Amino acid sequence: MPVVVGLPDPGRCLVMGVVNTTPDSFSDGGLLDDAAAGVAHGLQLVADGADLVDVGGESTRPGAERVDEAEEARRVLPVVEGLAEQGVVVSVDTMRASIARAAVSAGARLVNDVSGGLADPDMVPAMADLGVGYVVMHWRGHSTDMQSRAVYGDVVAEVRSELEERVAAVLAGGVSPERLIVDPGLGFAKQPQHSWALLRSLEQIVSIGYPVLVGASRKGFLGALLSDEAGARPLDDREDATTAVSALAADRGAWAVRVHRARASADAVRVAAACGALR
Ligand code: PMM
Repeated sequence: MPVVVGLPDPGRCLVMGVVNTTPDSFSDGGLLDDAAAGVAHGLQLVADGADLVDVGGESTRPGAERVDEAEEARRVLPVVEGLAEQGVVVSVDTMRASIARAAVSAGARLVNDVSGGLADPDMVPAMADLGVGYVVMHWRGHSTDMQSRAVYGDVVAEVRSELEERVAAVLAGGVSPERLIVDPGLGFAKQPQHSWALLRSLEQIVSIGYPVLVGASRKGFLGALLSDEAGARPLDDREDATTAVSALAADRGAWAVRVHRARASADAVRVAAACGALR
């Protein structure tokens, strides 16, 4: 299994639990309540088997508008700090270098940048300074209009080569190769068939030579697959499909799966490891 310096290495695919601190995620009871609820949610994810917890304050759903920097900091930093204080391995999901720096000061050990350094010119220099893990995701633009960029001839080849370009830029900017993780960005400037093709050929992304993070949890391509006459399967009823993807991604060599509920995926990655060990 690939290993990232400074992060857990249990010898199987890791489970990254998600704490979204967007306003309607937990409660509307004010900042302190929100932070406490975010920390409690992160601790529950760990109790359920998450190896690390990804804290984000900006929605990246298709069509989502950006939040401003002060608001992102207000949402994310108390949760990062509260979880890190309790010994949780924390990742911060941000495209902003300033938030990445503040989150690492607050105890984050991984920066998950869905833009792969493209949204903020200060991000790569910040990551070179900070010396923590860095997730470089495949990204073609902000969520407001990203689906118009979901145009590919050969999606696997194009995502692979665009990720390789970002990896080269990030390494040239001084980030240590031992701290780099790549992510095909399922659902980001992707139609469902693109996300399926990337999962089917995940080994093409693994063969770039860096640990691979896969974020499929509850995404639209699962909702579309499971749709019926009422339309797409609702968000909170995509858990079993998410678990199936966790097992398949782990079997295809993913370093970690990013999920909203940890327990079933924690079981799935163990099943994948046990099956793999018998090969
Ligand atoms: N997906 C979302 C947010 N952050 N980060 C990485 N590295 N990979 C992803 O696929 C990813 C991400 C969107 O998911 P959510 O808003 O449902 O949590």
